[in-house]
Amino acid sequence: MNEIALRLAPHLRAEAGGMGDLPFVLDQIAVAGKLIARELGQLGLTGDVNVQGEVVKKLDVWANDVMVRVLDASGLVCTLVSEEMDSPLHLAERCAEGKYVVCFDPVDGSSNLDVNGIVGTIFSIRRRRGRGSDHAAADAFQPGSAQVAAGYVMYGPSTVLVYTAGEGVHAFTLDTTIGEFVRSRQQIQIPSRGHIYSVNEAHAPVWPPGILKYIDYLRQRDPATGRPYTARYVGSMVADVHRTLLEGGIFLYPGEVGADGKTSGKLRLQYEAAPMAFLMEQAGGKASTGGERIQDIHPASAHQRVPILIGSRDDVTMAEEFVAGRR
Ligand code: AFP
Repeated sequence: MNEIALRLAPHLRAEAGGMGDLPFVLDQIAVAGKLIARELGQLGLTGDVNVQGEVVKKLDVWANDVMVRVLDASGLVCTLVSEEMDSPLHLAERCAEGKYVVCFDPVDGSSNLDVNGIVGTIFSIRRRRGRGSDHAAADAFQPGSAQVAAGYVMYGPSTVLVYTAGEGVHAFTLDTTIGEFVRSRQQIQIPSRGHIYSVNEAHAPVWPPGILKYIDYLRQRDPATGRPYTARYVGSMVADVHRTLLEGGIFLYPGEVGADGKTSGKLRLQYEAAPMAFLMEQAGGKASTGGERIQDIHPASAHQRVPILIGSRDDVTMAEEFVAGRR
């Protein structure tokens, strides 16, 4: 009987202690998650979405609107940064009182939609630094270390919301019979070392030499050091990071060496790398660019991209050794 009481809202209130009205923003994101999950369910039924590819694309925009509407309705959010919006959206009428900045990717992994694959919504919440609309711009570009909460909703065989507010990582599974997220895991801790690596190897020709050596190292047969690792890759960061969080190992989207010799990443700092880094660190894991802690990076733009190595502490540290050429 107790289990039913462990719904998201009461859990957030119970955890609310030092969180002020943050639980209300998190609960609004849960509402958006339910709406998007229902829409994804519809997608499967109609079937015509898959044929007309551009209908799939509309889901990103629709989900973005849902997130904007539920966060606006909270009355607590001043600025929104989204993968679907070119520049930050300042809700001027909310900025007088609004305390929070929310960065989000409404449908991460959307290229998986037309094959009925796993997708997710990623979110990252920071407190505003100042009051009034003239602070709004600066508020949109804070490092990951300024996050007060982060997480994702994963739309897979079940819909799962995973979040941290700095007090550990908790998971809630949507019970569709009562329309409530019910706690399914608490204080999630990632194993210090895993046996799975996750990377799109098709990009290997443009990887930095350290990453090439590292992946080659993981594939060598040496039972004494728990190798070879096995490989898993869904192509949706939410799915690949969720598996890594629960089973350990490492997910990488390394930088790619361009014609100018510079290394650039693909994944976006504000609403992919930073929220996942906060979660992973709270679960005892690690997240870096290979050289720098993701959470320390000051964003220069709303859609800045970074290389990312994320997962079990020992695995990420090992990968950093290879990137630095120390192995
Ligand atoms: P989409 O949202 O365009 O599908 O991109 C998904 C993503 O941002 C992230 O979720 C994946 O980890 C990564 O890109 C997949 O990129 P590759 O297709 O290059 O492997």
